[in-house]
Amino acid sequence: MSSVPVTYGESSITPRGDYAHCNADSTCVQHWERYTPEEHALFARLVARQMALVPGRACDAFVQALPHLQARNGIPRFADINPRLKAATGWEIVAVPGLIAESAFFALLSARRFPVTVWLRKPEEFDYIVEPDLFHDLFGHVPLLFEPRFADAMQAFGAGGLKAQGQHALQYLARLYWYTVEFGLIRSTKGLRIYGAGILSSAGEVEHSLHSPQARRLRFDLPRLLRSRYRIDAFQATYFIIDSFQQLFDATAPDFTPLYAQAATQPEIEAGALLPGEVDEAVAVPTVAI
Ligand code: HBI
Ligand code: FE
Repeated sequence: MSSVPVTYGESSITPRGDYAHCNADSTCVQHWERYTPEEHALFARLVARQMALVPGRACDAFVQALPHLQARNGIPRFADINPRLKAATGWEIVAVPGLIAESAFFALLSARRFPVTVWLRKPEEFDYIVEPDLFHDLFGHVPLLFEPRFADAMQAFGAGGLKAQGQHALQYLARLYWYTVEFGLIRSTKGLRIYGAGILSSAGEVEHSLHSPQARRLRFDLPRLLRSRYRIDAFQATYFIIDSFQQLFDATAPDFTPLYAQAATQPEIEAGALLPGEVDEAVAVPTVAI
């Protein structure tokens, strides 16, 4: 049964997935027994590829939480992960048929229920897929839900999404979600690290996000971020760097209304653009005290 188009980022996608058997809150059942040996093997290959890439590139909290997924040998049961996740930060994984309406998505986040897509990409999509699939959601998003401050920020996103009235506000909140939860970078004592799920679940974008001269890496600046457009079908041209998950929580928790009003009066900024005075933080030569 095809579902209605869903806004994903700044695009509208008619998602694939079986929406005929989901509940009123858009959740469904993870029929773990229906996954084929080939799907378990494909999932394990995706995990192995990213596990070889993330050390030294993903933030420590992500790497430290990965063992909780118990995903090395194939697709885990969400029910097996949930007791550990619930104990850590009060979150739980809920199964969804795929992309769901923004209102349902934010309602789940505000209740500390993270929607994980039940279908896995096809072998021919091993290197790239536009829609979030089981691997993107589980491997990319779930580990950081074990990190308390990030977990609080994710619930604040949900609450903010529910408060956001009208399309403009949701468009701005979608940009914040995109440039942080999906494609965010974080400063660490050992240099730039990745926390965005869209990067951590992608083979090519891990290197691109940290080192590509084609990308811009800007200090997190919420008013500037809310004006920043992005594309969902290519590596990002702009990344924002937070100093801590506390900063992300502080930026996400308050009422956004005044920021939306301010953003609506200013021109949008194309992905990859640098405004006068902005520098790419990854290449900025650290100032040395004289
Ligand atoms: N639905 N299942 C699912 N997963 C997402 O990441 C998702 C969604 N619906 C809407 C959406 N993301 C984006 O529009 C967010 O910016 C809200
Ligand atoms: Fe995602």
